[in-house]
Amino acid sequence: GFLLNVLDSKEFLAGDVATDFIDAHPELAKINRSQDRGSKALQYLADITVNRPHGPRVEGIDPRDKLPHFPGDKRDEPDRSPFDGPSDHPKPDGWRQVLLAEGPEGFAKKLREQTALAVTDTTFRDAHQSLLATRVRTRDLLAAAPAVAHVTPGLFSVEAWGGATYDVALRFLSEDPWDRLRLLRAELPNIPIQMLLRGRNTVGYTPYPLEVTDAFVAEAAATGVDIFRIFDALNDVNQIVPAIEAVRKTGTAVAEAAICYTGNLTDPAEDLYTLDYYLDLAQQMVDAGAHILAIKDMAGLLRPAAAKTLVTALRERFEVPVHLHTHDTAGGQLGTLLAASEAGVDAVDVAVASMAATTSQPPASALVAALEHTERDTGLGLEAVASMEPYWEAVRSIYTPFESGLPSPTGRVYRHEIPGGQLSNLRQQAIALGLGERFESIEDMYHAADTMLGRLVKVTPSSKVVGDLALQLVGMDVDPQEFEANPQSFDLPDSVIQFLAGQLGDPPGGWPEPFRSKALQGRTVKPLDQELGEEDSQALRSDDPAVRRRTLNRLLFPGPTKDFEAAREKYGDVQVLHTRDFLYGLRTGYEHVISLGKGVRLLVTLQTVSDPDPKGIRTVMCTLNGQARQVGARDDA
Ligand code: 3PY
Ligand code: ZN
Repeated sequence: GFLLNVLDSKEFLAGDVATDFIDAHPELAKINRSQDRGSKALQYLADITVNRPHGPRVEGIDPRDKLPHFPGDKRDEPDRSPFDGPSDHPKPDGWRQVLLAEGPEGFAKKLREQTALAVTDTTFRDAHQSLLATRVRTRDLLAAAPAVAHVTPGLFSVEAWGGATYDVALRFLSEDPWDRLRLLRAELPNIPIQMLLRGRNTVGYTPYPLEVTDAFVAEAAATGVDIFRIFDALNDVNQIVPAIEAVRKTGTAVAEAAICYTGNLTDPAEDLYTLDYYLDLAQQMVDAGAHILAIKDMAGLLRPAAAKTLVTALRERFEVPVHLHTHDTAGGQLGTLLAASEAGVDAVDVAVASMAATTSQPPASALVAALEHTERDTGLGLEAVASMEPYWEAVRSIYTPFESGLPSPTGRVYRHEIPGGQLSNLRQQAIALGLGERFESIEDMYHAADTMLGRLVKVTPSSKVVGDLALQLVGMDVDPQEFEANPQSFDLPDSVIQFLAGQLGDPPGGWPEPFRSKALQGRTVKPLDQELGEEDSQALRSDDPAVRRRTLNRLLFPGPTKDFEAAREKYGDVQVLHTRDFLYGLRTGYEHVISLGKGVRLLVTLQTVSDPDPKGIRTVMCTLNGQARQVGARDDA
């Protein structure tokens, strides 16, 4: 009441509160901060309203109406914001307590020993990375987290961090990725948080200095990551070992090493990606200290019979548990999960049904239903899993502009082998190049580029190398055979040059010659920066976590971090805004809420937007808690 009353006061909102007024009321320093945050958020809303980068707001459902209701839920606070602190309804003990009590070895042993199929929910990371260009904001994850912890406490893990989320948070969401992890940790005390780590590439696209990998892993474990799924985009185990060692050094976190799957294991003609190839990789990973082995089928190519062969062989050969990850691009991957389950796989990945299928993971409810009342019953409960579906359906509708546009399954994936996360991206890139109608030619070129480069494992960043080359070939309208014969006469994307120079590691099938030598002829390759300056090195070892995290952001993504910090300075923490408002801005006849936390809400209504002045500035006229406000915003058009 008090806060809102003061915020309502005219002179206060006008922003010219006299200093002696504040001196007389020291409690108002806090209020001044709220007022400042309100003004900054309003500036953001004005800028978005004037420019509307994602078009007008989509009509439709408000996800707040769709939050699942369950005993103990406190939905009387409908627009929970990240500033409200963790919710207080019951979260029964789960796998996280096993990890805390028994450590990573005991945790892995328990997984291997149990009969029930363990389940990872990828909705918070891979599902939206593969369907919505990774755009789901912390606020929307955080609203769902207490429900997940409450209704599905039996989940083996929630994949919630890493992959592209780090880059996208800084680049597009004006969010600090560390805030997301910290906040989710508080809401999920009972479920292990899992992240995807790209080996030496960390959460980026090229290898970083070892010191950065070490500091990153230590910080992530301290902030909330329990399980690190670590892969290398060329299945080069040398690039994974330092991360496995860094995870083991934490003493508390689980190192899950991932074999990237490609091709078709059951094809007698397959001579590169064979069972022996995968078993040899797994041996190296186990020798390096992996607690869990993962099969990472990033394009959804693992067919049921191959899954049976691979899972059986891995579990026969090794004592560690096996965790299966796939994408449902062709539509048949529930069959693969069930075949793997029959063969004894210990854990599998699925997503909430409304965020599942096509380029995402298979749906949780279909898996839970398939195994109900069988020996491998997941124990999650069909009703519990399905209760999260309406919320995510509503959230997804708000992010419509980022939909990948893969409307149905596609069997073409078995040929082009484009990973789920990339397929959506490439379609968007094709549309941007005016090739939306000819996406098949990009798929064909992707296949041609892959063949030329030596039949790679394709996953970030090797998938980007192949994709960049494919787009280049389409763009130049060149015949792939002609290009392959004379690569030295054409422009090459930087990523391709870096790859051919060996900066990402060595490809499983060896280097394609003479293509490689010809392609590198006369080109200068920028060496990778593998040394840290003394100042950065010290900052990574600072006692202050804020300094360490800021340093990691800057070292991993210098440009996006600069933009993020500028946005934070100008707009404050944009988590105070609902996603509708964050993406689409203000509209007339509507009451918008800015949530400052702990019950402090500002109400904004739009009156009008003026014509631009000679400098291109429009004035957004609105009310903030009933008081008139005018905010200038540059029209970028
Ligand atoms: C990533 O690296 O982000 C992936 O999701 C790979 O599958
Ligand atoms: Zn994936």
